[in-house]
Amino acid sequence: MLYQRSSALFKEAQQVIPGGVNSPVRAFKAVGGTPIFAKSAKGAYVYDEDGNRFIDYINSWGPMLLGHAFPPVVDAVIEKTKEGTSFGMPTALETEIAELAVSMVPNIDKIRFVNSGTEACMSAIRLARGYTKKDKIIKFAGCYHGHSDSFLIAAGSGAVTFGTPNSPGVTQGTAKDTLLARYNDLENVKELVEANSSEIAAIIIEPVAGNMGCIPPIEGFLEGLKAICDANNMLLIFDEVMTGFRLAKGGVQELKSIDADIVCFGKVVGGGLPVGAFASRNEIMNHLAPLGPVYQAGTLSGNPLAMAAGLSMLRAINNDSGLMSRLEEKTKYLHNGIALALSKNNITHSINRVGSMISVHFSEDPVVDFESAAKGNNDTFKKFFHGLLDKGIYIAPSAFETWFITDALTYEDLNETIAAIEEVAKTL
Ligand code: KE4
Repeated sequence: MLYQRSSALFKEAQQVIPGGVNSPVRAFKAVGGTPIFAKSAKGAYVYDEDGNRFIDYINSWGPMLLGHAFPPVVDAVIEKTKEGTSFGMPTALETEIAELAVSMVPNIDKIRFVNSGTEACMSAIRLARGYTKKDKIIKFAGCYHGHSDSFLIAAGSGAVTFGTPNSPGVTQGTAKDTLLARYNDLENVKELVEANSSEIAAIIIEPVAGNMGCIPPIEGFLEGLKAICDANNMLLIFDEVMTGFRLAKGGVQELKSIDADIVCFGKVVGGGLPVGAFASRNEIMNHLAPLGPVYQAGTLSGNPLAMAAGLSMLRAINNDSGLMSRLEEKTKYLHNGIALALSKNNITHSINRVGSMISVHFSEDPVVDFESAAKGNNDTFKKFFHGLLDKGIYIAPSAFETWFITDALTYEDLNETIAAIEEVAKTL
């Protein structure tokens, strides 16, 4: 593969954009090399500025569940643009997508649209704090809820795991209100609640984690969190920015039959345009301005182009009864093919998969939390990533990400991917 044009564009970009990118993971820091610059994409393929075609397993980090340039989304955005791009006034379109989302997702009465997953999660914890009148939250090491201050917290020292900032610019004052727990470790959560229960407003979690690779909740873990929240006047917040409308029409609440108190969305719900959302039952959502005292706002929230794209996506998902099983079958087929290709070449690995989310870990032990995910051999991952890239297969440029399977993938694409993995495995 030649990447001359991408290299030249990267040099130019670095003169005027920090690190040459508008989001750090795109810079390939975790795998080295020069980031490839996308020129266009269609269906399961992305085309770079050098004319290379890649089978895409990132899909804009999740939104392209139905493939790039999905015709109903493209048509809807083009038509809507002709009527104006933003009004800062309520529109019937926002009600239409809100009604559809509420009908698809269990246990919510109202939804508020924002412009990113970060905004959705940031607003959700403010709402939880306002509703419970308590300040602290529990998050899990390795879970990512966007870049607002309360989430950029590393595990602190000491048994009670008080947070410490993991980015300059985040204050100790903020960090003290975020407690860190270990994913899939209910006892650890119980310890934290014991030590702080009167002050904890909420537990926020990726109910299927996707930011340390894909990590499923162990049996009983989510149910245990729900019981702890119910017993301690705390809210359970499901961050479904990745899993919402992907793992089931109703997300993980449907998949695992568990009722969260607040659910956050992003990615798929916008069909590739900037949309986030958070939702809950009336008694909680009615605390939000202008109805209630918890303030939250946004100039472009609910803008017509993003709503048109999101509505097209949700309609397509809602009307396609075979979609989730097709995605599951394609991902299982890929899982089996990868496992065979790596095992044939005696490559130590483990694969995690839930629905259309999958990740490959070059480690002996099962990957069940951040600590076990971090034990993966990153040198092997780097070779794996670049070997596949040079064969036209584009996976996430970090071992701490999940792959996102799109329904646009054919079994020929999957076979091409598995064959490439078998070739690359010989070099690892
Ligand atoms: P955004 O603000 O990036 O739209 O969403 C933040 C967010 C919230 N919750 C979860 C579970 C997420 O995965 C994300 C964002 N995901 C990353 C991928 N790991 C986006 C990629 C990036 O940062 O460029």
